[in-house]
Formats: sequence, C-alpha cells, structure tokens
Amino acid sequence: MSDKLQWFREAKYGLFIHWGLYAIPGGTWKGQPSPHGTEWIMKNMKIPLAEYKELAKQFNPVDFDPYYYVRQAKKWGMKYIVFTAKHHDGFAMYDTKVSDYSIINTPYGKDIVRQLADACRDENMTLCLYYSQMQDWEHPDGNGNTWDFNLKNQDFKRYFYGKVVPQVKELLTNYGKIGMVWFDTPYDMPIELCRELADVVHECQPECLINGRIGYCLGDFREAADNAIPVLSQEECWESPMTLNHTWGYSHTDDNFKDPKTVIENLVRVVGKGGNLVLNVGPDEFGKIPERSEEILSEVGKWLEVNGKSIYGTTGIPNFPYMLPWGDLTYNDETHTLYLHVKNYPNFPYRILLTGLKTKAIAVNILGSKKPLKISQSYEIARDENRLYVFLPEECPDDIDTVVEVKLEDKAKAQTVGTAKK
Ligand code: H79
Repeated sequence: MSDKLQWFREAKYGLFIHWGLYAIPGGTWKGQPSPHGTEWIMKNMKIPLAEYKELAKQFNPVDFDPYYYVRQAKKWGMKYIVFTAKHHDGFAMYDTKVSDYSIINTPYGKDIVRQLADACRDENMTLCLYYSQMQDWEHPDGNGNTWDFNLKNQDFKRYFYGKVVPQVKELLTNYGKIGMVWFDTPYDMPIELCRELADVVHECQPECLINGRIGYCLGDFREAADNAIPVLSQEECWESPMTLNHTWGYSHTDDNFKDPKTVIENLVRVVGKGGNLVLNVGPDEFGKIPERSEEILSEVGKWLEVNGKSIYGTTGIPNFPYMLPWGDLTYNDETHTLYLHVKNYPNFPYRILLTGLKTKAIAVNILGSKKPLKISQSYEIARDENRLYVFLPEECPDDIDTVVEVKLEDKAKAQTVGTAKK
C-alpha cells in the first residue's frame, strides 16, 4: 500500500462540486428541457459552439464565496473537495494561458480555482480538481463535438499536447498542493497518452493522487461507476461518485433529491465496503448551492458529529459473510472497534443479533452515550455458529441510524459460511 493514499483512505467522505457555464441554462435551452445531465446540455441538444460560448458573456456569480463553501463542507463532515476545473464543455473555471475560453473572459473575471485553493489552504481542506481529459466540446480536436467539427480532420494529439497537458500543468503548478486530479470519461484514449498524462501529474506533484478514470487502471485507486455501489467489499481503495439529485450540474427542475437517511445509508454502505463517497452539489449561476442540497448535507453533518467515529478511518470486516436484517456494519481495524448501524430498530425485546463474528466483544455502548449495553455472546459448537446479541434501549435513539459501538478483544474475525470440514 502506497503511503500517499493515507489521507484518502481515512477521509471517506468528500464534496463534489459541478459548476460551470451549464449552470446558467440549468437544464433548459430555449424553453426545451434537457433534464438529465444538465452539464451535458451542450452535447445533448447539439448547441453550436458559437451559441454556447455566449453564456460566458453572462457568467457573473456574484454570490460565490469560497470560504463559505469550504466551511460548509467542513461542517457537513466532508474531508476533501473535488471541483470541476474543466468539464466536457471545455470551459476553464480558472485563469489559463492556454485558451481564451475561461472564467477570466466573463463579466465576473476572477479565477475560481484560485479562490477555492486559498480558502482550502486557510481552512485546512484538501482540494482536488476534476479535469475532463478526453472530451472537450470546444476544441476542434477534442472528443465529442460532432456537430461543429468534422471528425475526419481531427487530430487528438494536437488537442492533447496543445490543451490537456499544459492545462493540467497549470493546475498543478499555480495553486499549491492539490490532493488529486479527478479525470473522467477516458473512453478509448490510447494507453500511451494516458501514461503520459499520469507522468505529467507525477512530475508536477508526486504526492498528488490520480483517480481511476485516467483509464487502463493507471490511477491510484478504482473509481466506481457514477452513482454505483459495489455488492462486494473491496480490499483496495476505491471511490463512489454520487450526486444528490439526478443531475450533476445545477438544474431548475430536478428536485428528485435523496433524503438524509438515504445519503447516510449510502455512505455507510460505501465505507463498509472499503470505499469513499464523493457527493455532489451543483451550484446555480450565481454561485449559490441549492437550498435543498444544503439542508440534506447539514442533516448528514449533524449525524456525523455524533457518529463520525463509525465512518472516518473505518472499513468493513474482511469477508464478513452475512447481510444484516437490521442494517450494516463498519469496522476500525486500528482500534479493534466494530460499529453496528441499526437502521431498522427492533421491537420488543429490543435486541439485534449479529451472527458470524468470532472475536470476543468486551464493551458495548451507543455512540453519543457512555451507558454500557447488555450483550450475550455465545458459540454453538455443533452448528459452528457465533452469535452476539445486543440489547438496545426501548426508545430508538436515532431514527436515521443508531450506531452501536462494540469494542473487541482483538482484530475482528469473521466466520465463513458453510459446514464442510477443512
Ligand atoms: O461529471 C459527471 C458526468 O457529467 C460525467 N461523470 C460524472 C462524474 C459523465 N460523463 N459521461 N457520463 C457521465 C456518462 C454518460 C451519460 C450519458 Fe447522458 C447518457 C450522456 C448522454 C446520455 C447523462 C444522461 C448525461 C446526459 C444524459
């Protein structure tokens, strides 16, 4: 295990921010809805580049306050921020010398990445930058814009060496320490160029992580599919990118938000399978985070204030064999502590059963309370079955997820399912 992944392994929960020119149409173009993937509106509706570029002349996010973003992310319990420095539309949200197509040439005129980098440095937050390396709908040689440019004349290398490499260098030399470059949609980019891009990152900042979507498993960890959680737990680091509603960029119409209970459930599932959750908000054209997103994240943040020990620095128990009818589990291997996440609170006799744990439990309480809980742990020899009953208070302490902390005598060991004698 490489050391530079340490912060990422412990962080578990990050804030994704999708913000760019697409926040202005917010999923509607000339009265026509393009509700899915509002950040894809240019491609979805084949908007001519010249027309889409007009948005830059309007972009003036006067409400954008980088310190507010970073402080909110902290309050919400998030340990890193991933910001879209350049999405597929090709527009740079920072001061780039490589292209005129940037935030500098808007009425706003100020470098957003610079402001976020300053605020993150002052507030001790890890800043990571999203960069769309293959798709670029502004560059004639970038991938994706088939309505403005003739594919036959395309020379991907011209785009790669003319825009991608120098822009990634700018991002990694002008803004201090960057935690990770978050690449996306490598499609069929040639492996040699992916390797070169990884080398560019490493040369500029050897400690900087590269996510899995650089392609060909050249990243430092695996990225799950968008909004997907694997069934099985993974031993290597991985991350699940998820958005709060259906779209990543701001939407005027998409109010299909996940409620706080669902977000917490997803976070616990991801963490219990060894991953990180990077959860997205899409600020509007003025730089304001949607109110509903703020409400949800702040509920989750309140839960984390009490229950953070069950998330940060935890994973699952390797090869734990059972699904749990009452919830999920997470586990801290350094402190030998198990966390039982009770989502479906039991009725009388108010107990939950954990089958399959071999290690002895020595102290049990609910997070946020020091009161010890009664337990009963046994081993049934003929069935070769370990059982741990935990007796909970009659009244459910937390409707969303009551976390039971179980201190173990040693490293957690799980039983295997199956009776064959070895
Ligand atoms: O940045 C976010 C997405 O824009 C990006 N990845 C996350 C993190 C992404 N790029 N490609 N894809 C996701 C997959 C493509 C999905 C599509 Fe669609 C289906 C493109 C067109 C149809 C989703 C639905 C986007 C527009 C409509």
